[in-house]
Amino acid sequence: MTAQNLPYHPNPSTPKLVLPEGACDAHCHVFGPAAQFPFAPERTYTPVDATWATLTELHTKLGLSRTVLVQASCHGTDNSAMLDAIAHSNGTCRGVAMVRRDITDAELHALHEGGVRGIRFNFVTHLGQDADLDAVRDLTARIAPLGWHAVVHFDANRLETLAPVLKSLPVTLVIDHMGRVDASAGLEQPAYQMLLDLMEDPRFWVKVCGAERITRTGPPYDDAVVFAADLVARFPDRVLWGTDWPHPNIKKDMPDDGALVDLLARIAPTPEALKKLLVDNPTRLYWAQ
Ligand code: 0GY
Repeated sequence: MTAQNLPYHPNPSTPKLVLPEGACDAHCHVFGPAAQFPFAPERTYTPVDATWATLTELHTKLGLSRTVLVQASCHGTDNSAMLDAIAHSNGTCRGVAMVRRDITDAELHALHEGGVRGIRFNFVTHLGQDADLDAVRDLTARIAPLGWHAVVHFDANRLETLAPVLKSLPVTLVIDHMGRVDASAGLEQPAYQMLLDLMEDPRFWVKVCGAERITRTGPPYDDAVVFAADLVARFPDRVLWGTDWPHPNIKKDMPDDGALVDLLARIAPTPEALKKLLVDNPTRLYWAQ
């Protein structure tokens, strides 16, 4: 039996911050319903069912009108739940898939038609086996002609060994959750300096969400906000943000998604920075091709 995840916040607050038109949640998930879209047998956790209908209701409350669904390990390389949501989104939703190494070109093209614009690789201990690096090289070479990017999710202690591999790949790379650095260790910590070094390469982007994952102090995540704000100030054109709803594997203090939105007032404190983060940047990466 895999561990059962906690339910998402039952009644998120309405944010005080008014988001710009076209604001995008660029990192969230749909899970199940298990009866229709079963979870992967090799998963390391079992999420709660989290449907497109519930996510849409949440987004309306938060002021978000576009979505990027990111395939999570609990569904393995079966992207059907995500593709079904995209198909019901009227063009407001795109996806990042996880794929088998032996996926055919026809299957990749079908994913593109279905709204996918990237693939994701996990290097996170609690999610099971790392992505195979030969497969990463092979698959990124195959998605490059489609104009797709790779999303990489890693524990901060993998940065040193992964950095040279990532730099050698032929696609744009998006780093999940601020590289999962330890927010209590300060901006000068080696892992964060390595992340900044990677970001000097213009092919790298970073998601400034995941405050609830990198915090060591808990809500309201003051320790983590410092990192998000620093990344937005340094790289305003290559940052993305998302709720991470329904927050898989959060073990306590289930985030209030409205409060996460309100953190943006400190993360992207000018209207220009907020519009780049929530509108212009996701548009370039997900709606241009
Ligand atoms: C996230 C974070 C997590 C889970 C996954 O693929 C996944 O299952 O990414 C996590 O456990 O930290 O981005 O959803």
